[in-house]
Amino acid sequence: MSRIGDELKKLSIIIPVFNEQETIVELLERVVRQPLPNEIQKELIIIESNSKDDTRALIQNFINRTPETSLLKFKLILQEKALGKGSAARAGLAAATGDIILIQDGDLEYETNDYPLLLEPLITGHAEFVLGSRHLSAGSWKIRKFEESPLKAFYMNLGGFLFHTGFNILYGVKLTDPTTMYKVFLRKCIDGVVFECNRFDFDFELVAKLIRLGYPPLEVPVSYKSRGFEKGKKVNIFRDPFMWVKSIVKYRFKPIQLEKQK
Ligand SMILES: Nc1nc2c(ncn2[C@@H]2O[C@H](COP(=O)(O)OP(=O)(O)OP(=O)(O)O)[C@@H](O)[C@H]2O)c(=O)[nH]1
Ligand SMILES: [Mg+2]
Repeated sequence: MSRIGDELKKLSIIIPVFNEQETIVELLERVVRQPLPNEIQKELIIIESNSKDDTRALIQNFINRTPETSLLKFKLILQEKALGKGSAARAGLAAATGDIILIQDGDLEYETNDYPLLLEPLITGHAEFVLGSRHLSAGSWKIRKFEESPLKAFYMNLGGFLFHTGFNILYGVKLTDPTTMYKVFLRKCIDGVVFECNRFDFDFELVAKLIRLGYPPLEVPVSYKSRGFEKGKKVNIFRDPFMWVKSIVKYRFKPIQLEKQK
């Protein structure tokens, strides 16, 4: 085992959740069950924003009946208002004490059994920032197949392709999937970095800033099964794409803001 791996003792798993009563318990069970390499401890940080359904009660109930151990700890952050995934993820980042950070949606679009693959390059010291690409594995492009709405799926796929291409050109990288939800990185990469986006534009802000700070991501293939809007997807296909464009361009050029030393 490398010395780098020995130093990485704790993984903070940041889970923003809003109105996910259909999936949240299953997702939390999967995260808790998921074995990690090197006896890395898990710190689950769940950020819930006053869901209109039973999500909050389900999470509280799950935490109450799941014993903490030396390898498993919970932190629950309750927000009064849903300000967006980015806002929730930023609250989670501020509370994270792990050496490694992983962002996990509260739905079941991604597979927690990809964790070991995502962590391996960090443990072996091959990368400090890893992205789980949905397009690297066999079967290639498998992003959106909404059976109930092929037109919406086409629009999302086309949009995704244009965003990926624009992002790569502007940042001088060759990523197959910069918008993936699975982003895993060493905490030291973002020490002192100020983030400001509240919605899904945070995804671009995070990747952009890490690249500009000198941490180009390594992509590893992950599984993905998209859910449709009727199953609770919260991206707004009219509002969010404009925010993504703004985020991609803005963080390419804006100086990176660091917290003032206390
Ligand atoms: N706490 C909190 N979570 C949110 C909010 N908005 C979205 N989320 C959560 O963020 C996660 C991602 O939302 P999704 O609707 O699945 O988004 P997506 O279309 O899969 O987009 P990506 O996650 O960017 O790939 C889910 O777990 C949501 O419940 C919010 O305002 N507050
Ligand atoms: Mg999702």
